Amino acid sequence: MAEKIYVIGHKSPDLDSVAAAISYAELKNKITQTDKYLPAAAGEVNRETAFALEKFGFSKPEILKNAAGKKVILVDHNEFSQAVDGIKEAEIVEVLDHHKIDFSYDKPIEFRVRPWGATCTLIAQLAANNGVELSQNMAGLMLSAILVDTVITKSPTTTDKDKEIIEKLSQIAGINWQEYGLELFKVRSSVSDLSAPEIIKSDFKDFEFKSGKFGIGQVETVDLNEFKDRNQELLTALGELKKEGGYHSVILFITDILKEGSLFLVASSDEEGVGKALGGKLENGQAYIDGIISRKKQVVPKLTEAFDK
Ligand SMILES: [Mn+2]
Repeated sequence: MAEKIYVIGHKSPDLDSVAAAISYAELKNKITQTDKYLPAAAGEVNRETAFALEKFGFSKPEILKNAAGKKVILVDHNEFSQAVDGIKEAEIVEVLDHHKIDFSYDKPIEFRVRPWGATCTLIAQLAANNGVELSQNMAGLMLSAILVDTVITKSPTTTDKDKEIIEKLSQIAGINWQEYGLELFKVRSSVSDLSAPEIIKSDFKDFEFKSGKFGIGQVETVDLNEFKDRNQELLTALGELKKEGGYHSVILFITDILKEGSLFLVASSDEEGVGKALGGKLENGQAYIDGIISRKKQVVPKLTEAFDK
């Protein structure tokens, strides 16, 4: 068998990362008429990912703990700080992503980034471009990823292309996407049986700014009250993580996708500065800020502006 090429998303894998790895590996195998592309995940999958995999009949991808010496295609990320361990000793053959670009490499490679709402939107478009038809289950899995990444099209990251692809995939999958989207977010936001560190880490990314390292986690909910009694516990866990991980700031923002605003919980060496950067005022490390729902389009650019100069 030819040398394997792993298709892999970022650490703390989310649904888009995992669905992109599975669907892109399959698409690459079909286009090249090989079986050398293998989906992998850089860690244990989260709950809505497990839910969608099971619903559409997919098994969990292999967990690749270290990519050193392996050939990889990076999907749904391009920053090394978010990539699987050993990435500097791996051979990257391609990147497919929809995030800001922070990448350099010593060889020319396929590098495809579109400013769309999900990596699975790019993959659906690539399948169409290559005349590859998606199965009902694959369409369902990819639709799930796009609905989560675009917050059922409510996120400002949502583009017309995402809406077009959502309609198309819904038809192939035979699913009412509005109803299914709410079902997915209920699965996603039911946190009652998770510990505070698990909630923080469920969708968590590191960013290196000139002022120091920031860790930013996001949880989405259809009801902020679900978290009300746990704010203090979460703040304590954020403080511990800040200390252990040598962070400048660790932020968890809990987004109410129906109200379209977020409750920020922050442990920071510069609490006032973080509040100001986000356009609010933190009191005891907390602030509800209306209108902020996207890490990528809102939180990270605001913090970059304030802390990466
Ligand atoms: Mn994504």
